[in-house]
Amino acid sequence: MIIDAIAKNNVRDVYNFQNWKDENLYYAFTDRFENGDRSNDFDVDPKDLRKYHGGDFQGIINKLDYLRDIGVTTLWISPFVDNEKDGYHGYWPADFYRVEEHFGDPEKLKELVDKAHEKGLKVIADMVINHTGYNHSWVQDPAYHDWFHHYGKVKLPTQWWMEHGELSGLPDLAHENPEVSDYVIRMAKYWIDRTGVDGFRLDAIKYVSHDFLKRFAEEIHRHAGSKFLLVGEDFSRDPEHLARYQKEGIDTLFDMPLNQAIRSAIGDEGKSWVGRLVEGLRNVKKAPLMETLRKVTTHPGDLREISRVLSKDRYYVDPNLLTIFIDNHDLSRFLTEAKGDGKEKLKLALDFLFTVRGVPSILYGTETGMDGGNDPDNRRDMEWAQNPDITAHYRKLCEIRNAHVALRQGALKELWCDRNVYAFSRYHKDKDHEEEVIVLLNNSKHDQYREIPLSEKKNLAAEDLLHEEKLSFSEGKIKITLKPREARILKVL
Ligand SMILES: [Ca+2]
Ligand SMILES: [Ca+2]
Ligand SMILES: [Ca+2]
Repeated sequence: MIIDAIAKNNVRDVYNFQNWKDENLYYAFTDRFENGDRSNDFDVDPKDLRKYHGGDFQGIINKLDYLRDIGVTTLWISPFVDNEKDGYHGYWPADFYRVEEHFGDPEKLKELVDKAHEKGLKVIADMVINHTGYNHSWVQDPAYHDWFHHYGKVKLPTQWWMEHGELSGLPDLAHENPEVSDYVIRMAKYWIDRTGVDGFRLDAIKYVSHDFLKRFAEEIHRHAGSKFLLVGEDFSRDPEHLARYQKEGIDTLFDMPLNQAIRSAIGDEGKSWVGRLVEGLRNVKKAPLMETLRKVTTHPGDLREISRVLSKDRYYVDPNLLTIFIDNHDLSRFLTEAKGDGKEKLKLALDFLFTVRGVPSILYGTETGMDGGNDPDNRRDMEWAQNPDITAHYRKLCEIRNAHVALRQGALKELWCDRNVYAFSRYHKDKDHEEEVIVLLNNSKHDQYREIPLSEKKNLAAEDLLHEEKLSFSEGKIKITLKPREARILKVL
């Protein structure tokens, strides 16, 4: 019923959203999502994953109804500024003030944002602020010598090297030069005014100085309002490290620690430690180093990995605002990692992602069950409608989350945790509404029976939102048998 209403309306007329915690994100990688305009397909080679494939803004515009109808609320697009040759991903800027000609022009980009807004979708644009493309015109120009650091690649994992070294050898902007910092901030403001986007996803902030990021966040929020969202990307497994950015004005960070826990706990079940070590070493050149470390330092198939990460939530300004995900364009796709009953694991991982604290973000194609190994294999062209059961499941989860404020903003309390079963409650109360949802997950391939104590209630009546069935419990316990890889999402009545 809710879905029918959305199909005819702006999403925001249906759901009572208040802030960014209410959103869920979808990363449409512009070049790989949908080709809506053949006239800009020069120099493309769809057979080569390292070349342009032809996707563009018109393609995304053509699919906005699809995104709205599956329950997405915020669209994230890859960097749109002009890139150098073969910069299909957008992370090699050639001209910060032009739009990439393979994707469209500034008017088409504005049309994309306007049409998304008409349907109730917000738009976040990826923004590169750490570096330029290898062949940017400034690089060989003596007048711009002081615009870059000249220390070569990052040589040590220290903060100084992160900020001053070159990420993958890309020319590293020297933000301590006021000309550079002024330029980047002016450029970001220009695009806010020109396009009307609702936020930026800031690429590679681990390599950008904290002083600059602080000033950037302050000036952008002053210019565009405090509701303009800044999402920072730092591949760190340390919550304390990530929390620092939130304190400095970056509204939300990608929750790498939780991502890694989900991939180990739900994705890696059944793999031996030795097998993971071998796999990690074999992929050490292709996968981010973090992934190799994860494989040798975490316990496969053990939900206590997740509990350990959530126990550090106290470090964050607001854990409900963290951006959570199971994979992205820099990691192998979840389904490829999760061998065996991979599709069931994917559904369980999504069940968790859409009910735990944080703002869920998915990569295009997760909802159709796409697989793919490390970059660039994880960036294949969007495969539409290949696993309708996964898409239906994803859509149902969006609907459940969009309709329940407890899942979007509620406090999380752990109720049960062992290797195979995890249970938690999300509770929200404001002046005219009280809501609690209890989530139970079985991460094993066998039935699991548990008696989970309820601290305050003797009797509990609930509605299972996934299976649309009523349940009741007494004696102060949830006595339940969970089927293999099953999640229960129980709304307390
Ligand atoms: Ca095209
Ligand atoms: Ca270009
Ligand atoms: Ca840098």
